[in-house]
Amino acid sequence: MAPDAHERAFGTGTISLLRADITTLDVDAIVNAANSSLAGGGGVDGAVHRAGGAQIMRELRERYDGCPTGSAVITGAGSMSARHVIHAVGPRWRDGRHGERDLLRSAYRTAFAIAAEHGLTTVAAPSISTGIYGFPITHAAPIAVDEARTALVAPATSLRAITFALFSSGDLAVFSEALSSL
Ligand code: AR6
Repeated sequence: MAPDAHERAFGTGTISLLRADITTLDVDAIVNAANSSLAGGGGVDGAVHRAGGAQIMRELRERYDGCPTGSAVITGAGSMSARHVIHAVGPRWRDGRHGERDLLRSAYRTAFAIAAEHGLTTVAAPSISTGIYGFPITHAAPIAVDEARTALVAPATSLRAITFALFSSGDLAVFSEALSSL
């Protein structure tokens, strides 16, 4: 395994790392870093609703009454290239002693489980919680890639490709290190 790899195979699938705006990716589903009221916001969430259009918020309001931290819900993707958006709610970082790691793990796990339940093959995810929610990315990246691997090696899963769309070269380097260390 070369250091700083950007792609690694697990089971019948692959984890890839990409520096990209997640809203531009042509995948079955993109994961959104949402909040528990599913009310929209800044960061990825703002970008997803801007790029996808008002249909996404309409569908969220019709189908869901919020979403607990550590869980996720699915909608269509409006006018984006992706087919679905999986809105995952990561924790706000406090001091690391309030279950933040387990909640982040659960947010990724639920998001990938929803993708598999829908028979999806390709999913892109951002680095949940490491922006506005302040989760240190050095703690978050190993959890993210570990959950992606778990999803890809699950028996009979439809998932074949999980791409992490990172916004900066620094974030990409941290995920790359975590992927190499898996
Ligand atoms: N594509 C990929 N990554 C992005 C994009 C994008 N278009 N935009 C930002 N990032 P954040 P959180 C990166 O703040 O920490 C919202 O208000 C960003 O640089 O989007 O989970 C919600 O409504 C960072 O690395 O999500 C919630 O209230 C990462 O995505 C709250 O923020 C996540 O940052 C959620 O905060």
